[in-house]
Amino acid sequence: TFALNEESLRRRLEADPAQERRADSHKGTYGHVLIAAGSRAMSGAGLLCARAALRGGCGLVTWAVPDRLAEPLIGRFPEAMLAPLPDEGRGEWSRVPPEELIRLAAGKDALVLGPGLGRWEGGSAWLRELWERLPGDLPLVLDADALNLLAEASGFAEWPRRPGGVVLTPHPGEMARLAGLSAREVQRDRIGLARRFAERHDVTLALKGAATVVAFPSGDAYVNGNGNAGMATAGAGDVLAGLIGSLLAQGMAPGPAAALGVWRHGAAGDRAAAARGRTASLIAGDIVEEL
Ligand code: NPW
Ligand code: AMP
Ligand code: MG
Repeated sequence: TFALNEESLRRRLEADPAQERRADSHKGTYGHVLIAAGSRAMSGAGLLCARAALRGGCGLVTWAVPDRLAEPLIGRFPEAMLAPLPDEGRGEWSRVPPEELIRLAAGKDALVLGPGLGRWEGGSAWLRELWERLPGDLPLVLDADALNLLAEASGFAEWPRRPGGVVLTPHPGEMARLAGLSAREVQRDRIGLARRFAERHDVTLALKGAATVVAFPSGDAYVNGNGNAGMATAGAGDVLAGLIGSLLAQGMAPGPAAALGVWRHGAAGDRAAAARGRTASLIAGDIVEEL
């Protein structure tokens, strides 16, 4: 287990915390992220996630939403493309056929699935269909309700491997559901649990909260040292998911993308708290703007 900081990012993970743009590049150079997030009561989760992806440096963002949401969102985020998917007029992902998202995923460089998605009966089968039918080389970030659907699925350990890589970003409550433990038990052995889960399931795992643990399929782990309790606020995690998706789309491997994403998210949270002068007043949108 190592400390996650600028030096370890550079030396061990070969991730450049500054990561500047090349002079002769264009938006296609930096990848296209597909965000599947937000529903009627939680459109903000999708907006924060999609904005964080673009602030994270990817060239293009397509934000997929249940059709009912699309109209009111027009103009709210002009830099992103909106992809309204058929939803039987409900504004819920439960009504969006998986094949619609699979069709949209063609040609994208990463998919972020979960913030504000909602949970529903049959949702775990919906997720499994996506897992099996999305292009195998498409890197996935599963967060929030996608993790809850995963926790309700049977036999996740036997699901086929995804060569493009999978990053899971649970908070302790979501980790508890995934592991069949209580949140208190998760907190008692954060590092050990994260390492065992990542190794067993062949995923990269960011177990969030103070001192986020980033664990790799190899069983190695990093513990993050930045960030602050002002980030214990609605939507902070939705920002992280979008940011990691952005780094994946820019060509980073899942491990470095998760580690750099966690570190930059914490650094942005620290700048936002300093700018405001009071951690308690921090809101997730401030973190996005500091990215
Ligand atoms: P307790 O009881 O509070 O102590 P849920 P969610 C526990 C969307 N959002 N340490 C917590 O414990 C998300 O994207 C939309 C210990 C409770 O039991 C999701 O789609 C927003 N325990 C959806 O809402 C802004 C911890 O986990 C449980 C913990 C639901 O996500 C908000 C809560 O987790 C939100 O992002 C910790 N550090 N952290 C929007 N504007 O649209 C959490 N727990 O039930 O999964 O609820 O995280 O709010
Ligand atoms: P979520 O619960 O999904 O909204 O995610 C919350 C985000 O804020 C995660 O990235 C956490 O690591 C971060 N966070 C929450 N509480 C703290 C804390 N006390 N110290 C540092 N980071 C935190
Ligand atoms: Mg969350």
